[in-house]
Amino acid sequence: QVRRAVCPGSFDPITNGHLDIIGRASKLYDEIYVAVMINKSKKGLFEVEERIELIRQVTAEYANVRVDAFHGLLVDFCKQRDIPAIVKGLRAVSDFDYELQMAQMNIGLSGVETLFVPTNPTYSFLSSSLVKEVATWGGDVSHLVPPLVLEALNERLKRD
Ligand code: COD
Repeated sequence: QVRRAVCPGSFDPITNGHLDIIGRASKLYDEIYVAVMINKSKKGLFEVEERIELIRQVTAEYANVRVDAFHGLLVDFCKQRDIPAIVKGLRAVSDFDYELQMAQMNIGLSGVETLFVPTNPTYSFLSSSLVKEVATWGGDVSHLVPPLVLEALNERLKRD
């Protein structure tokens, strides 16, 4: 029996905080799916295809990590791929309320478990939205995202 789990998110774009959780999850399971969940009402900075490509490249060192996009419920993504577990990073108490709600909704919907991994303290304040905001105003985010993502951010922000 192959042990699978999913690391879901928006990944707009992937940060070192995401990457830390994905890397740690990849050691605990045979297969990790990184799921870029499509939210049509939230226009991102990067197109879904670009996010996927960035994630593929920065997770290339993990042989058991696969990247996919999905439009719909996370539990349906899990059902289609026979994934019994969701792995989430927890940054602060502020994450907990919403994460607990989603975890309880998801187990109620289909029995999929959620496991929480404590964030690496180096990244406990880190989010994609803060990275975008700081980068937009010319702040240095080079220690917060992989070099490839930094390049993509600079390229994208130059264009806007
Ligand atoms: N350190 C550790 N972990 C981190 C960090 C960090 N610095 N930053 C992010 N993470 C982890 C968190 O676990 C977070 O949940 C995950 O990475 C993804 O982060 P984001 O910001 O890219 O993504 P979110 O928070 O927008 O993702 C929300 C989902 C897309 C997972 C959620 O909305 C969802 O499941 N949507 C699908 C539709 C659905 O099923 N809805 C019903 C839910 S009950």
